[in-house]
Amino acid sequence: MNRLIIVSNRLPFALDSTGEDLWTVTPAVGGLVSAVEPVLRERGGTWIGWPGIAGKIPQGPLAEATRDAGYNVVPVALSETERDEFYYGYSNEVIWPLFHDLQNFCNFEPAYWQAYKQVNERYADAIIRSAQLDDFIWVHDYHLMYVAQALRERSAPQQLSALTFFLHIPFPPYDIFSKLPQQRRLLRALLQFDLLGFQTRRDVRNFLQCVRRIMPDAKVLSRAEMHVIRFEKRKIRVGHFPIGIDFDSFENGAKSEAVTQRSQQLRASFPECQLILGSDRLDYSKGIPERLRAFRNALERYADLRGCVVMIQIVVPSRVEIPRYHEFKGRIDRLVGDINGRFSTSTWIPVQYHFRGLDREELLAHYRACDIAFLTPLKDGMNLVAKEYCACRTDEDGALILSQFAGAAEQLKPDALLINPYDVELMADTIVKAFRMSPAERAARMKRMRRNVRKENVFWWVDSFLAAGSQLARRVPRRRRNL
Ligand code: GDG
Repeated sequence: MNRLIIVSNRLPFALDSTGEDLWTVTPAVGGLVSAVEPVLRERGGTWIGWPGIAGKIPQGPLAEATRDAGYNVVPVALSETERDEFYYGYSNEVIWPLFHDLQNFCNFEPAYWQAYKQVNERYADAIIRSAQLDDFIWVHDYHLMYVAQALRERSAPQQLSALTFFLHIPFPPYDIFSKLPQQRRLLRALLQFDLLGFQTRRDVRNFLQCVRRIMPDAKVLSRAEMHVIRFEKRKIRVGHFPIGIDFDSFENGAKSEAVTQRSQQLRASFPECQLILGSDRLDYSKGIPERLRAFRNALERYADLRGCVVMIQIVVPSRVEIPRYHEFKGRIDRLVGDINGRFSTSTWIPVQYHFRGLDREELLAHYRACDIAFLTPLKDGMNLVAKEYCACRTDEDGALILSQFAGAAEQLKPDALLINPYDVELMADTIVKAFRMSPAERAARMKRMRRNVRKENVFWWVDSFLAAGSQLARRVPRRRRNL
């Protein structure tokens, strides 16, 4: 088995300074880490990434944080300017909104692109320093789309057996992607990988459409499941690999004594009520205001819901340094205030709102206790919360309301209640449908969704990606062990 090298913008934990020589280590929250960490822990390998602090990386706290990880950690340092222009700038003010079809949120500041390239080159250098012959290099996500180009500029790929990339977020259609000032340069950079993985068929279709229209020198040969692009005398494979979760660990966690007790407590705090759960990182792509408006609309139009449903909305702080995220939190706060102000009674408060991350036990207890998960992203690469909710429903109860624009909808479509997050009334009607659904129908739907999530789990995802990548493994001279 080839050694696995994971390369992602963030390491699975963040270091933070709390005073002179005082450091805290916080596990990172987010879909990429949730998916990749269990895999690397099981297989071993190396994780290259940024530990979340600008400037010099303190070696002692880093060694402490990674001692029991079960894999090697190679940190990449970013200066404050690089963090601002590469991470907050190009990655999160250009690519993130554009790839989620929110072009009006983009800030196409020219300086950001230079920083993006420069930081991607730093990651390429870290790969060159850490990788050995036959290592399987797996680069993740939208922050690092230029890494293969940077490696080729350094003549490194001749020594690497597979240079692969997976995009965790959606890939936009041509009409949106073509707004990007660096559209050609970015596509050319992506075509320097040997294998490109996307979450869904829709993302692959969008990507191929962009290649056909923007890169006339590239020839796309489409097959059933895997596509091949010929470009600059090379073949690039392109496929969809829907990411999964570590099903067993969620299921077992949900069955544990502590989670069972906590979920019973939670239920007992809201007697006679069905619980509706929303749980997301603070992000405008997750459709949180739309969800709250739908809940408000449902309470306005369906009197029988009042006093009988409680919506628990967990918002995990994220990217709050970006002004748009800060303003966005204000919108959520105001909506929650409005709903609670209008509908609360002396014995019932309709929205329970937590602006903080929950620890794992608490999160699992919420998944287990809530009758309905209400997940309404405007666009989402996959949405792991939907899958985690199913895995934790060990009683096979629970209804899932899911945005049709989440990647997970492609897999869970017949059994999840799909909604358009821009259609507030449809969402309100769907809340009522889930609320009134018979236990037998809920159970039948949940059983099928659980079967799918169990089968297409994170290890299945990794295996299918690595299998596609290993077909590329090139014969390389064995003389040099290190690059
Ligand atoms: C990106 C793509 C794609 C949530 N609340 C808490 C908490 N979480 C964890 C969940 C889940 C993760 O965060 C969120 O994952 P998502 O997939 O929903 O969303 P993104 O972070 O935007 O992830 C996404 C994903 O990458 C993987 O490819 O699915 O489309 O945008 O795992 O459990 N974790 C803890 N406390 C919380 O309160 N500990």
